[in-house]
Amino acid sequence: MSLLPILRYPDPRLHIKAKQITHIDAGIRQLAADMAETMYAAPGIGLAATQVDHHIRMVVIDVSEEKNQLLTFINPEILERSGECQGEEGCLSVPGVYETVTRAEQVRVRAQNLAGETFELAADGLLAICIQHELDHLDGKVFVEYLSRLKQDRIKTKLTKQVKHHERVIA
Ligand code: GNR
Ligand code: NI
Repeated sequence: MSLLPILRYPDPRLHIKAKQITHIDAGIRQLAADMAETMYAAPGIGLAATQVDHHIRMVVIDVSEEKNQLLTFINPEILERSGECQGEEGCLSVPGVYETVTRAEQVRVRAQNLAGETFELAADGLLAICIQHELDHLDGKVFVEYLSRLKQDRIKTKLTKQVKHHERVIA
């Protein structure tokens, strides 16, 4: 098991569209375990492979209080969306930024698990929001892209300055 470095917005690699997984092998299982460890350590409720610079269609999610309900989605697709809700979102790739995003309230998802079995899941609440947020990552989309251009530019400036400051401090 190992902790993986998380890409930070505005890294252009966050906009790469992830490819379908055709074969679930030991490498995929290891990446899934490392992604779960990285998500729990962050701590976060979800993590997409894109965020750890692997451009394949896999996400891990655990929205439970006890952090004991890990879900792994391989090649996930949203079959149906209904309703609308607004919630405050954050992202491990956009540290310190929390903004309201409008999403579908309920989703039906189809995916494969690590055993290669296809499953379907109906989700609402935080799980539905997290699924939509993670599937966006696989399509190269970060939640700040739902915000105004002005807000996006301010977030870019803030995060770019943070990196520059950090580089200066450790240099
Ligand atoms: O940890 C996370 N919390 C969160 C809160 C509200 C909406 C979405 C999320 S996902 C985020 C982890 C992350 O960045 N996943 O891509
Ligand atoms: Ni995110």
